[in-house]
Amino acid sequence: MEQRELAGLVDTAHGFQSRRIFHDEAIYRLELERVFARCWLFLTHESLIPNSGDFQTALMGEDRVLVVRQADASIRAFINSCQHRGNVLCHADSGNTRAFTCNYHGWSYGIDGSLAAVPLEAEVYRGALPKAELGLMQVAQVASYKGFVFGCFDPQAPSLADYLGEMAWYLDTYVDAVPGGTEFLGGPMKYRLPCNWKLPAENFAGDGYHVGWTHAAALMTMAKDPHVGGMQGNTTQNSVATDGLHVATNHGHGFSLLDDGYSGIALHDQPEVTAAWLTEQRPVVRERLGDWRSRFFGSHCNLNVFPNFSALPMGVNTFRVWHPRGPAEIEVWIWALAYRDMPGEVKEATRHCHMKTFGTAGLFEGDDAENMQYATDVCRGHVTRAGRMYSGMGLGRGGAHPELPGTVHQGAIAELAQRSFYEFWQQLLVAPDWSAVAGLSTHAAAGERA
Ligand code: UNU
Ligand code: FES
Ligand code: FE
Repeated sequence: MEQRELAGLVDTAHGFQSRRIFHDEAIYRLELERVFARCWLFLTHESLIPNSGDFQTALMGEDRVLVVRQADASIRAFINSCQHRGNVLCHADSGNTRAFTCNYHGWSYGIDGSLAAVPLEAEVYRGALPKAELGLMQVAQVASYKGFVFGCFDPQAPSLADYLGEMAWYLDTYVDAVPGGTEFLGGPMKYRLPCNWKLPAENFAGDGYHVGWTHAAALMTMAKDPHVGGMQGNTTQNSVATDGLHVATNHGHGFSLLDDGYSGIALHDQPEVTAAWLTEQRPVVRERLGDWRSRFFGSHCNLNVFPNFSALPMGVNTFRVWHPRGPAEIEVWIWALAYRDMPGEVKEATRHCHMKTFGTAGLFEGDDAENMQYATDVCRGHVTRAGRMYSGMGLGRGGAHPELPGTVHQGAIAELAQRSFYEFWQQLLVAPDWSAVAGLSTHAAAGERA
């Protein structure tokens, strides 16, 4: 595909995207190379691999990887494929091991990825096996941000902290609010959905618009709080349409929230249980993170770390990766987040709320899945695919904020974060390498800033 053709897929200044980007093999192959083999991708949470030899399997784009806690407590990641005749090495989703042994001929690798033992080595290789060259392929960079483990295939990519950039300040609200830190409550749960990976990613990056409409029935059934419950049906009776904040940060990440301190727990069966915990923690959060983020703490919110790591922290507490499995299919991996020092009943309330809303069979999960699926499937149409879609809401209304990082829109309902997501996506597709990306200003071209 030519540069000019790629550049025409996204028109950030007016808020349009070509429908081709959701159903095209050539664009998909380019995404695997220039988005997924270049960006930092979420792998797992440190709490799931606490001890030496603990491992989790993960995906980076379509590449299968093993994420392994080392004897020195560091974390490494390897391509999950045997270096002999290429079979998948480890078939278990997770576990603890002293070695990874291949099903096919029995080659065995240490937890550091080195080739340790080969059946009949002396007899069949007769001293000629170049063992040192046959260790597992390593993921170039692995790093943890406050317990959240990411990997990156590109040795030239910026550090994880630089990649998260302005978004780290917002993430800290959820990952660094209280001294005990975070943990994942088991998982991941997985399911497949016939949709393009970008649709759920941009939805979590900033689609406050769909919540009251798509989820009207689910909100009617479950919402206990008038602020979140009031979103149902998107009537103008409730201030939610203009409340809150919507933020785009550099590198295509997006974030939005209602900053009332409690709306995140509106879907709990007994919000008062978790509300008591939030009230108790709030002075601690203010001490650690200041006024803004102590108000964010507990508020209904959504975010996406580009490209495909999304979350609804606080109350719902769902964290997920939209793994690409072809242009029109994803595998969704879902985890529930808790704070390590939460009382047991609050953890249990969190797990329960997560399951009933955004677990694999969650009411809200099903609502979203249907939209994602049909927005993808319709692009099979030859003529449809030549069309475009619109993300121009709030164009030009975002800007720099005296106290908050990124480009900020007053009011949670906007499409600034979606425009920024597609702008950065397009920059990556066109750029030959990271040095070409680094010089570009992101979301400035959205007309939000001169
Ligand atoms: O769909 C959502 N982004 C959402 C719905 C988030 C929180 C509660 C309900
Ligand atoms: Fe937004 Fe149809 S109204 S996709
Ligand atoms: Fe939704």
